[in-house]
Amino acid sequence: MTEARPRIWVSQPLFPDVVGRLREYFDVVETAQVTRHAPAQIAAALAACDGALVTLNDRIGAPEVAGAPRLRAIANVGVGYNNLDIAALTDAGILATNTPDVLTETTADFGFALMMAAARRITEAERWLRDGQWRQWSFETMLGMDLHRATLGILGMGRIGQGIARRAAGFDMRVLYHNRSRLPESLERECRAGYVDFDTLLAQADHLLLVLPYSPQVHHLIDAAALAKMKPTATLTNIARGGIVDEDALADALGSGRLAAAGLDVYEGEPAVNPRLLALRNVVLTPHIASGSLATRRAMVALAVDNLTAALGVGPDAGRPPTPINAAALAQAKPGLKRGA
Ligand code: 8YV
Repeated sequence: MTEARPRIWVSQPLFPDVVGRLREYFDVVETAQVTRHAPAQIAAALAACDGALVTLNDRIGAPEVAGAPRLRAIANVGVGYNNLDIAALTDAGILATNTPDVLTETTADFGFALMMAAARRITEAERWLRDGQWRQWSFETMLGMDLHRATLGILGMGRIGQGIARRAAGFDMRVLYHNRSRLPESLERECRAGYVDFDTLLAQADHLLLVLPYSPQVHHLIDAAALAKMKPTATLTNIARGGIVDEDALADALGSGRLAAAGLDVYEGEPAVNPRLLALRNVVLTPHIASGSLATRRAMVALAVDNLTAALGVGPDAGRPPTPINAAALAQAKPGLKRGA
C-alpha cells in the first residue's frame, strides 16, 4: 500500500502553472474562484491539510488551526502578514512564511506612481476630461503640487521605503524618514535620507508616504491629530495597510482643505471603501495593487511555493524555507513528513 501524499490547500486562484509545481510532492486542493472564506470554511479546509498557500484575505489564528493536527506550514503570498496570528501559529507548531524582497521594487514603483497621481491630480483630471469638461479649461485647471525638490516623508523605512527614497533622488527631493529604529549611517547616506521624529516628519513632509507594517500599535496612527500637524498643501499616500489611517479623519481633512490630496491603495475594511472617500475628488483610490506587476505577482507565488515545499521537508531547500516568519516553529517536532516523502 502506498503512503498517502501530504495535502496542500491553496486558498485562492494563483497562477496554476506556478502552483502546479506543488503537485510533484503533494496532493493539491485548489480554489477555482476568488473566495472570501468564512473562518469556519478556512478551518474546514485546513483540517485535513499538511500545508496551505494563502493570501492577505485569509485570516488565520488559533480557532482556524485548532482542528488541523497535521498542519505544519502556512505560506502567505505577501510580505505583510497581519492576516496571520503568528503567536497562535507558533504555539501550534505551524511555520508561517511570507514573500519579502521579490516585491520591493515593484511596490516602490507603485508607491511613487500613486503619490505622483495624487499630487498632480491625474485621475481627477482624466475623469474631468471624460466628463466632457475640457471646454471649461483655464490656466488654473487642475493645478497640483510639485514633487521635484519637495520634501518626501517616508514613514516605515524597510526595504520598500528605502526603494522609494532611492527613486526620490531622481526628482531631487529632500527625503526625511521615521522608523522604529534608525538606519545605519551608511544606508542613510545611500538613500540620501535623514532621520526625524514622527512629529517633524508630519510637519515637514510635502508628500508623506506610509510604508510601515501594520500592528495594533500603529492602528489609526494617522488620525485627526496627526493630520492636523501636516501642511495643508501636503499629500498622503498609503501603500501599507488601511488600518494605519483613520479614514473618517482623512475624509474630513481632504474635504475641508486641511490636506491637499491623498493616494490610497489599502483600506481598513477592504474590499469595502469608506463611502466618504469615494465621494471626494482629491483622493486617488486603487484596489490593493501595489505589488501587482505580472512578473512580481508570479515571483511572490513562486517564493510561497518554495517556502511551503521546503517547510514540509522536500525539494532542493528541504528543511530550509527561504523566508520564514516564525522560524521557532520549525524546531517544534510535529509528526508528519519524512524528508523526500
Ligand atoms: C498583497 C501586500 O500581499 O505583500 C503585501 O503585504 O499587501 C500585497 O503584495 C498582494 O496583494 C497579494 O495578496
